[in-house]
Amino acid sequence: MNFTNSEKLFKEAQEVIPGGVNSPARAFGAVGGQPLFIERAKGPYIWDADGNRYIDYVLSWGPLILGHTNPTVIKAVQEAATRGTSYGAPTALETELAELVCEIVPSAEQVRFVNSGTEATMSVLRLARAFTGRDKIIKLQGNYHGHADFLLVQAGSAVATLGLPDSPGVPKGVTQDTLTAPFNSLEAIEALFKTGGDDIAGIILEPVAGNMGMVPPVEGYLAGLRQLCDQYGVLLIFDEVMTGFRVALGGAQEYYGVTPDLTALGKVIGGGLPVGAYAGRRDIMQTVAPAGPMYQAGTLSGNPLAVTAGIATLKELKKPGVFDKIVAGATTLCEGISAAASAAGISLYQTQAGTMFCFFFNDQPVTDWDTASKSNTRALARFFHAMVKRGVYFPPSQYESWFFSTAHTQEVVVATIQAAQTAFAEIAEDL
Ligand code: HOZ
Repeated sequence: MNFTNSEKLFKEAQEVIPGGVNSPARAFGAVGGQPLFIERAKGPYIWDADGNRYIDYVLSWGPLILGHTNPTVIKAVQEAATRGTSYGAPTALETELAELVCEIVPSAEQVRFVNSGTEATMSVLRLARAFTGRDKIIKLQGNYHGHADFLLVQAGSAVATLGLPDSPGVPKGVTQDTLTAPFNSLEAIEALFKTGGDDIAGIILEPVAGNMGMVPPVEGYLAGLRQLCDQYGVLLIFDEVMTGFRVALGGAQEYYGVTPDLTALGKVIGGGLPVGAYAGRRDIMQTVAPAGPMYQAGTLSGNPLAVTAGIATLKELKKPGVFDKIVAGATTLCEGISAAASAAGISLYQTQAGTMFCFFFNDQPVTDWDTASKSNTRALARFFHAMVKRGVYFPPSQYESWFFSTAHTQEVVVATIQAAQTAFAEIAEDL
């Protein structure tokens, strides 16, 4: 396989962009080598600048649940663009998307749109603090909620991949109200509530962790959190930026039957364009300006192109049978890859929640950051390059999730499993 053009483009990019990428997760820091520069995409495929084609399980880190360049989404966005790209004034489109979100997401009674998942989590925590009049928040180890200063504490995603738990530039004072606990431990949360419950505004978590690889909650964990939050008057906040419209149509909260007070959304809700949102109980959301005193704003928030892509995506997903078919395809793929690993004598711990999944090079169950971080990242790196060579692209890190779409047909799944069989055989000898 020839990567000459990607190599040249990466060199040029490094001259004018720090590290040559606009988000560290895109660099190949954890797997070695250098990023592929992408030129175009269609359905389940992306093509790099050297004309190499890959089956894509990154899907822009989750948003593209209908695959790349879905004709319905593209047509809707093209039509919207001819009517104007931004007005800085309200549109009926925003209400339509908000109504869809309130219909689909159990906790959503009102919604405020922003431009990214980072904005959504920042804003939802300001809201939790404004509503409760308390300053402290709890976040979980290995969960990632975007790059706001006060959330860059024991974070997952590229922060974990690059080993940058305490980024320089984050003042100590900013994180003094951020408490942390391990994922999947009710005891740890109860201990924090017992000592400081009156000062804690909310606990934010990815209900299915997707940024330390994909780690589902253990049985009873989310329901237990709901109970503890009610007992101590702490708001329960789900960061469903990744899991929303992915674990189930209504997100992890629908799948596990646990309704948080507030929810942060992103990725799928923008259908591949930049959108984030936060939503929740009406009485809490009424604190947001101009309905209430908590300030939060954005020039491009509710952008008509992005909102149009979101509406088109959610309407497609809602059609009978569509979501279940994506989950079924993802399950077949997971089973096939796990079987291929086991045939090659390689220990994988495989997880799946709806349309997202992950393969840990780990012979122990992965339930939190402690266990996830014991995975064999060298083996993951070998597997990554062996699969790229065979035309399959997935996140270049052990601490990210794979994603599936409507465009990943049975044929694509079979091709991926066959690639995995030969890739595992190739790497098995010297792991
Ligand atoms: N939030 C994405 C999944 N961890 C990564 C996106 C990025 O950092 O570029």
